[in-house]
Amino acid sequence: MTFSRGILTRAQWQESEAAVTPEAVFRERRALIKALGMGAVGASLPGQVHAGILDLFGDSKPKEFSTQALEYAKASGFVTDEALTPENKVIRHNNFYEFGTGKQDPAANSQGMRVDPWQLTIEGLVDKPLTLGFDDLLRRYPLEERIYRLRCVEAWSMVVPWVGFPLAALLKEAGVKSGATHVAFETLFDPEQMPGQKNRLMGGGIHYPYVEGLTLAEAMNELTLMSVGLYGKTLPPQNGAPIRLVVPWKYGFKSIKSIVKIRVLAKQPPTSWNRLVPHEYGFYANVNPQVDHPRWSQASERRIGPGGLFSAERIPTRMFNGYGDYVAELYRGLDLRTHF
Ligand SMILES: Nc1nc2c(c(=O)[nH]1)N[C@H]1C(S)=C(S)[C@@H](COP(=O)(O)O)O[C@H]1N2
Ligand SMILES: [Mo]
Repeated sequence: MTFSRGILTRAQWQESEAAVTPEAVFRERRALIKALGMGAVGASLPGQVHAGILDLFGDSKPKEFSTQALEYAKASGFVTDEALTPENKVIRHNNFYEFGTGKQDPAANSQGMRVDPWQLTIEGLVDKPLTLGFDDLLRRYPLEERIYRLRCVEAWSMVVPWVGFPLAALLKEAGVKSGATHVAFETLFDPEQMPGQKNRLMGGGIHYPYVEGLTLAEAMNELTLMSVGLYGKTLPPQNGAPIRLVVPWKYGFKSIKSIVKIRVLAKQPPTSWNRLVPHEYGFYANVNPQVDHPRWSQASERRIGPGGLFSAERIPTRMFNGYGDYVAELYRGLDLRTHF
């Protein structure tokens, strides 16, 4: 997604995958390093020397973030008969502008992200403000798998097996006070770790930290998930480690990553994409095939499968991304054309 003021002349996601495919090159390079026995050599050298050797191959950040297996209840209620998007696509085709605007930038630039220790605070109109570490979160809320469609406003989609717990569980523990109407979310602000926060062009023009919001009813809806993992393991940084929101009936930009703060409020909070381009990205951002983006149709989407984006099948987009049974009632009486 780009904004229309012309810094980016062309949507990054329209670039041909072949033109930007570091993935195969990356794998080849790693195989070469391994064959030369340099993995072991590299590992025993101090950081700078290590980086220097890897720079011979044009890559100073080959280290992969390590994810951990999670214990969770297998998907039962929230499933689909659609094919899952393969894990290697889910973790290699991302939007996370803090790490760059290209689809492969987040995976390439985030592997060194530090997510331990992590602190998530819940504050505002609550009876009991909470500050929780990642282990607290895992201990407190039973984890479950949920297979959801993820529909990006850029008209591509995936099917992802998330692991997480309902946001409602967290809000219930904090105790929402009467008078509360909205919930605001904030991503980590750490320009040292997130190069897109340092450089306005690299960060797509967004004013950081990235912020998002939901109505209280949306936040309490049973679909709304705090995700800590995918494909059975903790989240890699590019997908929003260690904890991110997943709101499957809304465009993907609502599903804010790497959250450090949740605030319960009595008014609608500002949201990053709405602040940047208000006539293109609304607060609600419900998936809606009848309301086009000003610059493209939202009637269909490319479903990312084993072949990636450019061999993806084009399928019709469904109202509320197919989750109308759960959420349509939230918008009864609301004009979804004006409240887009
Ligand atoms: N903090 C933050 N959260 C973010 C974004 C971002 O740039 N920064 N991109 C959003 C967009 S546009 C999408 S489509 C989804 C993509 O999630 P995924 O990379 O896990 O598929 O993350 C959303 N959450
Ligand atoms: Mo998106």
